[in-house]
Amino acid sequence: MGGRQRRHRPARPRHRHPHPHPDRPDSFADHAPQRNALTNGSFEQGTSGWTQSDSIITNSSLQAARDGSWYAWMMGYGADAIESLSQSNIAVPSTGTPKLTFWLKVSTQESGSTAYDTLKVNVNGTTLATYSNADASSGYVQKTVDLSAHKGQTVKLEFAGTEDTYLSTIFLVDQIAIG
Ligand SMILES: [Ca+2]
Ligand SMILES: [Ca+2]
Repeated sequence: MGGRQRRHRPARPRHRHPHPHPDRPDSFADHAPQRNALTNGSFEQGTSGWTQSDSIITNSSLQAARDGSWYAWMMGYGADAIESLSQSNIAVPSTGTPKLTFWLKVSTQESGSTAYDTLKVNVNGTTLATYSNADASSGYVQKTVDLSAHKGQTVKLEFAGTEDTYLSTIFLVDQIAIG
C-alpha cells in the first residue's frame, strides 16, 4: 500500500471550560478603541455571541491564544470531520471599505501545497476565503477579507472546517473583527 499512511492521532482533549470566569480581568479586552461589529471577537467572554458545532471555543493551554487566553480551536481530528463556528446578525458598516480581519494559525501533519484540510470563511453562505494545510505557519498570521459586497448588510459569518481521512490539521482563530 503506497501513498499517505494513516496515523492514529489520540483524540483531542475535551477537558475544556465552556464558561469563562465572570471576574476575569480580561473580560473586557474586546472594548478596544477600534470599532468591531462582532460580539466577543476575541472569545474572552467564552462562547457569548457565537454558535459552535462542537467545543471549539476554548482556553486550553495546549495551544496559544492570539490575545487573552481564549481562542477558537477548529479541527485537528486526523479523520473525516467538519466543524462550524458562526455569528449572526452582524451589522457590516455602511461606510468606507468594510473588512473582516482575524488571526489564523495553521498546524498540520500534511505536507506539500495540496489542500486536504480546509477552513472556509462564509458570509451569508458564500465562501469569501479558503485556507488549508498549505497555509501552515509557526505563529498566528493576520488575514483580511474584503466585505465591500456586504456593505451595510446584516450578515452571518461562519468559519467552516473540513478534514479529510488522514493526517490532522489544526486551525486556530482569534481576535476577529469586522469594521
Ligand atoms: Ca482571544
Ligand atoms: Ca488531513
